Amino acid sequence: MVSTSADSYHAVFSSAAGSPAADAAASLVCAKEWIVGDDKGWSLGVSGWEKGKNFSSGDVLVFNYDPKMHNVLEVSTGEYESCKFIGVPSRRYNSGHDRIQLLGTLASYVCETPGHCDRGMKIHIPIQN
Ligand code: CU1
Repeated sequence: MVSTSADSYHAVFSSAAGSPAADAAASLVCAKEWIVGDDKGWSLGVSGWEKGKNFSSGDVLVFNYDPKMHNVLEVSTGEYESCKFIGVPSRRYNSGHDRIQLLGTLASYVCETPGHCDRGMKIHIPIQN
């Protein structure tokens, strides 16, 4: 009777040993999707939405907006701060439902419509790697 319980202990230990595959699967699903501005979307005054959130490399930002009124332009930190920027076509998004993956250490986005950046349509995102 005593030897039976010792055998079942051994079985539990050996089945717990196969965990490396489970760890690898967990790291694949940790990228988050963020809806910029939540219910308000990408809009005037959205600046500050990013505060207090932890963004990681590989996360995706989703920009929802009316493409007749707004767009999304990736800019440098200086351009973000000054709201003076040159629109680089390769960094411009205008589908109204843009999905942009975060890479690197910092990302800044503004709306290119005149006056909108000055009215808080901009975000500045520190990215953790
Ligand atoms: Cu705008």
